[in-house]
Amino acid sequence: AECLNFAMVFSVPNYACQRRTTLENHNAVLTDALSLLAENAELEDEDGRGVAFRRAAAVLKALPKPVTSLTQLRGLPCLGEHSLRVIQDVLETGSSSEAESTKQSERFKALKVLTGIFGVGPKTAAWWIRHGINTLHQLRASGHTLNRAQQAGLEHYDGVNRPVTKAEADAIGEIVETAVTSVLPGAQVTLTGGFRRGKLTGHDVDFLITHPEEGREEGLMPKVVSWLESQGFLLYQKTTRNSYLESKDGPARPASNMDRFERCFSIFKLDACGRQPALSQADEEPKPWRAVRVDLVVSPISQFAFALLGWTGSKLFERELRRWAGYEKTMSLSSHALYDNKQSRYLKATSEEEIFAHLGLEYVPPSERNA
Ligand code: TTP
Ligand code: MN
Ligand code: MN
Ligand code: MN
Repeated sequence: AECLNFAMVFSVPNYACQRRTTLENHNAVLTDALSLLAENAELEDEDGRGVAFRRAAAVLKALPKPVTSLTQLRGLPCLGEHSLRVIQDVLETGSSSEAESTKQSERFKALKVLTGIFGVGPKTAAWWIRHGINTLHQLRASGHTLNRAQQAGLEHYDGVNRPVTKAEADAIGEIVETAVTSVLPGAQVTLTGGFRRGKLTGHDVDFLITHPEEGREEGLMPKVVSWLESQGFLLYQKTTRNSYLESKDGPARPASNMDRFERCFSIFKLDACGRQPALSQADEEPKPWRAVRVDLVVSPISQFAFALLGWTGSKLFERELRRWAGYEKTMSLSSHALYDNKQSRYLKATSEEEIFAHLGLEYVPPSERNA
């Protein structure tokens, strides 16, 4: 047994993509507090502050043991003054007063409820709050015009906000697999997002679709969606066609972090089939099905490795990969390609391992990208 009279001092590399972050978290109280403050910043549409808290939380998630004193954190990256104050509060009192009071604030609660509606972001929610709308009931009563996504989001609010289990994700996976191979034999479906990282629950299920012959995947999404619709699997869908080739910003430099693949944001109707039907509101009949958010993306095989890496997450891990590429390697990484700005050429890859190698990073498997 170790006997240390002084606390262990931790060391963590700067970028989350240089670290192995499993789902095992020895500092959950600290990271929950920081994540809540990150969420609040994002709900207030202050993404810079949100990222700062996310980075601080990610550093603590990577530690091999619980933090017991601030001195152990000396020299660690990404821990700003504000985050350190939160950490100190938790270490001294057992909880973060700022996180607790945020959690209980009416504004946070209203922003969270309203952005829980699929299709509603922080700006819309803030606008509604300024107009006296803080709850779903008030929104329904207000007669405010909702777009198609928001109407579906409101209608399926309970389902969309209930965590999706791995079993449900697998059931959806079989449906998607059947749909895809029915309309294009030989096409391949890969589970991405949090479930590929080994998470046991998720807020949605993400799939990447491709075909081993370049070009065969073109126009696939509308066919898949038609098939799913004809079988009654879709409660809502919005398909966006591929805009990669016509984009002016250049393949590896999308104007935003949004990629340009053919994609479909949807809400699936998943039959309870043997499982306990979800009990919704007390005055309602229990439904024999539940609503599940599903994201489908189609990639040509030549971009598949980049799309897979880009859609596996976590969001912070992705952000850190791009930051590493840009600042440390003078490269531009997207879900489509990797461009070397020094050599002025694209670096090809057919696997995630190759992309990490191009970036001069040790390979990190999906289960260790939970930053
Ligand atoms: P999410 O599904 O939002 O997140 P997640 O699967 O990690 O976690 P959760 O369990 O809450 O669903 O996003 C998955 C990945 O997809 C994430 O790394 C970011 C990426 N992504 C894009 O690349 N482009 C997009 O337009 C969107 C919405 C996501
Ligand atoms: Mn451990
Ligand atoms: Mn997801
Ligand atoms: Mn998603």
